Amino acid sequence: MSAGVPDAVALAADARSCTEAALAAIADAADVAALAAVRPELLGKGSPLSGLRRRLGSLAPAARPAAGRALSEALAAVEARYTERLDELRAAERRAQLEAERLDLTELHEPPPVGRLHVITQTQRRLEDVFCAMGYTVAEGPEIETEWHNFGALNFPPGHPARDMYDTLYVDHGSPGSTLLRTHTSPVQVRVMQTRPPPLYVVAPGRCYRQDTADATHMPVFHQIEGLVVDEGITLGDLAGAIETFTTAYFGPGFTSRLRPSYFPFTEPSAEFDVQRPDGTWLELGGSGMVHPSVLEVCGVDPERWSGFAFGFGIDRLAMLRYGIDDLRDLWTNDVSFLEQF
Ligand code: FA5
Repeated sequence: MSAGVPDAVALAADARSCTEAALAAIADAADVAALAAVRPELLGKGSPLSGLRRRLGSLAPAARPAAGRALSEALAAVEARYTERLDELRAAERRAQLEAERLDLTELHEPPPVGRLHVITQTQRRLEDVFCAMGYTVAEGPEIETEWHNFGALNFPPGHPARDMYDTLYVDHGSPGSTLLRTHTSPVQVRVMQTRPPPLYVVAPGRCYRQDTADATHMPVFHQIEGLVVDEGITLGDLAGAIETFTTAYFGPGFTSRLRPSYFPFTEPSAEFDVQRPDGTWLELGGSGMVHPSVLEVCGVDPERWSGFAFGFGIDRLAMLRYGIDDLRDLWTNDVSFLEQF
């Protein structure tokens, strides 16, 4: 700078160099704080450009207005550039802040793995839903039963050959042979009739136990669902109708059912019931029949007034059929990759 040279040319030259220095300082400021810090040196009363004003008085009077304008324009240019840079830096800081605080609401996370109901439980619940929709209620009975409820009340006298169908697991409780793991859900029929007055429309799902060797269609622990209807004027036709309604509701419209003569000591007449698939093949599902009058009687139901039907079938085998499972044992090995298919 040529400070002290008393002519307009030198002043103009100083003004240019002060302006350039100020613009460079503005450009160098990296953020709003740095820019604000240099403002007094560039535009304040003690700034070099302001200092040049004090030299105006030493110029020739004719040169003063032009020199004064030039100085004012230089200050205005610095001020304008300062404001522009301030806006730029503020915008950059705002962008950086937004970026740092950004929430990506589109980000996807794998949901945490949640468990699922076992396929047998799913099947049991679906069966309950179907029967509830048909007007039945759900009953329960104990898995550890008395010999009387499991056999005696159901017309299996001690030593009756029909008991041989059930390889029974006895429990070491009470007198020998008096307590057992129930071999079927039919004892729940007895308990329901003993405790509730007819009319009765009841299903009873649950676990059963037999000394069966595990194979593709047998397990020592399995599930059955029992049905019991007791009302006035119930006939075999009502049984066939109930089985058919259930078959279509559970399997779908392409399926139908039939009853085949059979024998159970607690029903008379007795029938196996089969379900026909849409491809025409038949599958045996369970046993059924009209509740034997002596069973009604022993449970305190007057067989002269009331009649009824009962049925019972395997839930595990039904699940096999519905989900195309080949081997019952797969349901018990707890292989998660197998079970999570259902
Ligand atoms: C009975 O248990 C009779 N209580 C059914 C009944 C109820 C008849 C009401 C009349 C009136 P059964 O022993 O056939 O019947 O067994 C019925 C079903 O249980 C079988 O068709 C089969 O699906 C299932 N089941 C029997 N044993 C096993 C087993 N070890 N593993 C898997 N399922 C079995």
